[in-house]
Amino acid sequence: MILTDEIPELNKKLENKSPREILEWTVAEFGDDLAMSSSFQTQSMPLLHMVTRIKPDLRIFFLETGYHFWETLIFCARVATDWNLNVIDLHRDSRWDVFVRQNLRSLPLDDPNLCCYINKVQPMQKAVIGLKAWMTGIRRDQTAERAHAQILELENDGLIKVNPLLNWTKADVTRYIEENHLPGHPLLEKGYRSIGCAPCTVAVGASDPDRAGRWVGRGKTECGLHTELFRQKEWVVR
Ligand code: ADX
Repeated sequence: MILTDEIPELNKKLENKSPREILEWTVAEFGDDLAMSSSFQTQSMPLLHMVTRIKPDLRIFFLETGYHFWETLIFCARVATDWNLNVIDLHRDSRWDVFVRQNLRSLPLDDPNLCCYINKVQPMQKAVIGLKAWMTGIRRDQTAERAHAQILELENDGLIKVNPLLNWTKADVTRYIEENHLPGHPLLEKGYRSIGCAPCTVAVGASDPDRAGRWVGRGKTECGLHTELFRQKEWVVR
């Protein structure tokens, strides 16, 4: 068991390790009390590929928001089948169903923060209950918030979030994909370099940052899985 005050020292040690070494350490430390989440984009492939080599039965949470591009659902199903992954779909709490059905088109456009909370943050908060660790694929080079992330982060109720790819750059991800001949999300070649839900994602130009097509014009860069919102026990109406 890891004590809270051991985390800074462990982080110092893990900073110099490769994603594969961090993954091996995490699996050895947490065993079956660990799960990971993946958004099944092209850039998700390296970590998933490492999992197939190190802990093939690891639970992999996929947030089935109901708003994905069909290409994402097909890609996820294909990779899960080809690599024999233990993918578990997470859905919003059914208490939201009537509200979401009544506001299906307007919800992501009028209130993307609430939409992400209902369809991503809350289902993940529920899924990690009882786990000791939750692994994600965020990188420091992706957003201003993620630039300050740590490899091990303490969440509510003692849960440890592990981010093995934190120090990898986009170039590292691309190199790993090429070297290992990993598959790519079908929308990548159409200019979708970072892919979330369909109502909130557009293709970007060659000179734009990868995430420029996420929540365009909404002043939003994060869904909330990797911000303070994740530690919030309920939605706060502003
Ligand atoms: S997002 O906040 O912009 O949507 P991004 O696509 O970069 O996130 O993914 C970062 C990490 O968030 C992923 O490695 C994964 O752990 C988690 N994540 C994001 N979207 C999903 C999803 N639909 N299902 C499962 N995990 C997800």
